[in-house]
Parts: sequence; structure tokens; C-alpha cells
Amino acid sequence: MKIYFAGSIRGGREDAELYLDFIQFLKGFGEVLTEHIGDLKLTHLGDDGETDRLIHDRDIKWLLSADILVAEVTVVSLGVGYEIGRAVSAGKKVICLFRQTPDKKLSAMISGCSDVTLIVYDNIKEAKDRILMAFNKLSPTE
Ligand code: 6IA
Repeated sequence: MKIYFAGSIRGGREDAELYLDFIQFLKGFGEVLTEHIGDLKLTHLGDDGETDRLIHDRDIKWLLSADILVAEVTVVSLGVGYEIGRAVSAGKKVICLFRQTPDKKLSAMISGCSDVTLIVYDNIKEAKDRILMAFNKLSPTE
């Protein structure tokens, strides 16, 4: 199983440690193609010298080769929203993780999308339990 994990880079890196934790957990289910999302040294400038065209084309190639997209959507990111749209169009399975806070509401374009499995969580343990349930529902061939 190939897993594309999406999380904010230029949208803000305040949840980077959480991304790292989710990536380590997801590695128990298969190959995570995007381990760099959990790189704590990566800043919101998200630049290691590669051109944006190269980053885009490489990421889309990985996304289209993946079996599932798991996106942490609490920190708002244009890139993550775009990846979700591309994954839905390509017929990929999509799980979105959203950490509930009183002052934040998820975009209706995500919470209202019937092709997205949305996990709204309060803490990381709850999120992991629900990811486990979502992966258990996938058929063994996937
Ligand atoms: O708009 P954002 O930058 O927040 O978009 C983040 C999403 O787009 C992530 O889920 C990534 O899959 C993808 N993305 C955006 N920028 C990069 C990037 N920059 N590298 C890889 N994926 C990216 C270069 C950083 C490099 C040091 C690893």
C-alpha cells in the first residue's frame, strides 16, 4: 500500500511535529511516499533549491501512484487543498484529519465532499484509532 501524506508547508509549519507522528504511525500500514512533510527542519518557505515546477510535477506523480491520500487539514494550506482535489478527481481514497477547536471551521469544500472520509478529532490517540478503523475497512487487495 502506497500512502501519500499531505500537510501544510508554505501554509505554516506549526503542526510539523504532529505530521511526523502521523507519518510514523502510517508507516505501519505501508510505504509513505512523502516523509519530508514531517521534516522538522523544513520551514514555511518550503524551499530546498528545487524549482516549484519540479516540486509540483514530482508530487503529482507520487500522488497518482498512491493508493490513498491522508491529509492533515487543520493548518490551512492551498497545496493540501489542491492535492485533495486532484486525488478525488483521480478516484483515490482520501482521508482528511481535522483537529477540532472552537474558533476554527473546516472548509465546506472538504467537509461537504462525499468522496472524502473526514476524521474530526480532539487528540492524536483518537485520530490514530480512527485511522486504524478506516484502513481496516479497505479491502485486502488495496
Ligand atoms: O501550499 P503548501 O506549501 O502548504 O502545500 C503543501 C503540500 O504541497 C504538501 O502536502 C506537499 O505534498 C506539497 N508541497 C508543497 N511544497 C512542497 C515542497 N517544497 N516539497 C514537497 N512537497 C511540497 C520543497 C520543500 C523541500 C525542502 C522538501
